[in-house]
Amino acid sequence: MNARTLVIVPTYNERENLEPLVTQSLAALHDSDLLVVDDASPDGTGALADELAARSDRVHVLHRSRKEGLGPAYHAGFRWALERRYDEVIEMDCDFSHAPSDLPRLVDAARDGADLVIGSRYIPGARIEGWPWYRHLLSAAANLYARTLLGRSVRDWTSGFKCFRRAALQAVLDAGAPANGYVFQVQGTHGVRRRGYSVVELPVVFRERTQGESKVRYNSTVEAIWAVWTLRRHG
Ligand SMILES: Nc1nc2c(ncn2[C@@H]2O[C@H](COP(=O)(O)OP(=O)(O)OP(=O)(O)O)[C@@H](O)[C@H]2O)c(=O)[nH]1
Ligand SMILES: [Mg+2]
Repeated sequence: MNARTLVIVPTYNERENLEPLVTQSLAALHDSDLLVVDDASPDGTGALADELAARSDRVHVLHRSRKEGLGPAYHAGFRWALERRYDEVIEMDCDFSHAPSDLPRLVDAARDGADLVIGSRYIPGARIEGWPWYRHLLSAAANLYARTLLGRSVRDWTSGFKCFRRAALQAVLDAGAPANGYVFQVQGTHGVRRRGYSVVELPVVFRERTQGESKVRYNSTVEAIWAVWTLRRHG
């Protein structure tokens, strides 16, 4: 029988993390496939992904020719998923900030009827481990801003750990080109909500990566502030 759920993992230089992450995710979620979307990682993550795909028919790889950021990588993965008729599609980082053991809870909530399930860091029972004070500050400020502009009922607007049902995912693609950086996550959640789909948050423990390097850059803060404002005005 075909798997119902696809876990999408975007990668850029994740050689140390990829194999354990794939193994643990497939073990955690039996009824699933996993798609690695690699942007020609110089460290050979793409070749390692091909090896894993050769060993398991549950693992798939999408190679992209250059680093374009998270949004375009996810949109390519979303299109791949919709063409293959998966019922639920998950966004998950490759750095173990999102625990593979949380995957079944996200999928169960989607199968219980939520169109978008957010693995949330900002509701009771959730926690962030290993962040320096300025990461807390930046994330808190971004979320306060997004809540003020777009709605207080969502607490974690910038979470990158999400499970979409396919109709909600189609709505995200229909909303147009992906935004840059963390605004991509805000855009996706806003697009789903404003089209009338239901959003549920589940508490997760988020852990800072221990292997590999962060790709996040904070030099586009002004652009992000503006982008969330235009989401409010134009969706
Ligand atoms: N395909 C692709 N994946 C990317 C790109 N940038 C980041 N990623 C992946 O996206 C995920 C999140 O990236 P991180 O560097 O961990 O960013 P983050 O989790 O927001 O930041 P940290 O908390 O500092 O780790 C990881 O799996 C990265 O390998 C990109 O340009 N293309
Ligand atoms: Mg990370």
